Amino acid sequence: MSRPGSHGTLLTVAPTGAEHAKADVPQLPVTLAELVRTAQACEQVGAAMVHVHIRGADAKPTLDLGLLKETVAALREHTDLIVQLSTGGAVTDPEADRLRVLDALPDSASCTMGTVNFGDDVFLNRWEFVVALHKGMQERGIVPEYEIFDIGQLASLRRLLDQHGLPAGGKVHVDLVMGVPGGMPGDAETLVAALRLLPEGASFSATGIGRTTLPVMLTALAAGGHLRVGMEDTISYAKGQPVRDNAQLVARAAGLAKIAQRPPLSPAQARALLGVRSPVQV
Ligand code: KMH
Ligand code: ZN
Repeated sequence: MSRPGSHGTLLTVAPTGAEHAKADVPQLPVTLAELVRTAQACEQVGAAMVHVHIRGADAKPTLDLGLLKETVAALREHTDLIVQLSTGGAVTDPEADRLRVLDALPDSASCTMGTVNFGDDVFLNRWEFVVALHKGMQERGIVPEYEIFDIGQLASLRRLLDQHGLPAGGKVHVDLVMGVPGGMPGDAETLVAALRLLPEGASFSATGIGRTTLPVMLTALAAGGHLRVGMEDTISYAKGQPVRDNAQLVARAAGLAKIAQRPPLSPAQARALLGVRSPVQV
């Protein structure tokens, strides 16, 4: 199955997320220095994009705009990675704070395409909010990555593009986030079923949460897709073996991509795939 950029594999690392506590997972990068070191290590083993959630001085998730701007600047200074900020934040973050993330002017930002149960919580993404994110990114020249937690959200993406036009850069890229309790399962059948609903010409990445990591990774590679890995999504490398660091996960994905004869894309190749300019000019 041929897909845009499928001669090579875009590897995105999601190193931190908003769900794990530093106290439980000491190897989780939470300070800016830890994040930059992690990003550099992941770039060395094949990552081309970093999906960023930041933490405050208390190691808890924050959407502080000043810290977000500082983070974007530091990652740009010390790596060539495409810098993608999460607008998903934590399930408790208000919409206004999540929208304000765009003012940090990252290369890319996530845009979740609908509301989903998220374990015992609800990850709320009202239609009006999704439209505001999409338009906010169009206005600022930020390239979205549409996060899909359940298959019906792909129908919402088609509706969004029909009603409000293509994103900045003119390319559509989707990330299938599979295996969240409350969302679509992380298995081969579901991933293949989702592809039927991808907008025409869209590229896709996939990530499987927890123990769905490997089946999702292997299926995505076979289907011409790209990969997201990282400690946001899994903190186990194998049964009973905690992840050593994010670079370990990226290196495994890069190895599998090479075996699949779809080696990791460089950041420059990934920018071409996604339609990302650098740095963002408003
Ligand atoms: N932390 C989740 C509630 C995103 O980054 O855009 C949302 C999330 C999605 O991680
Ligand atoms: Zn995220």
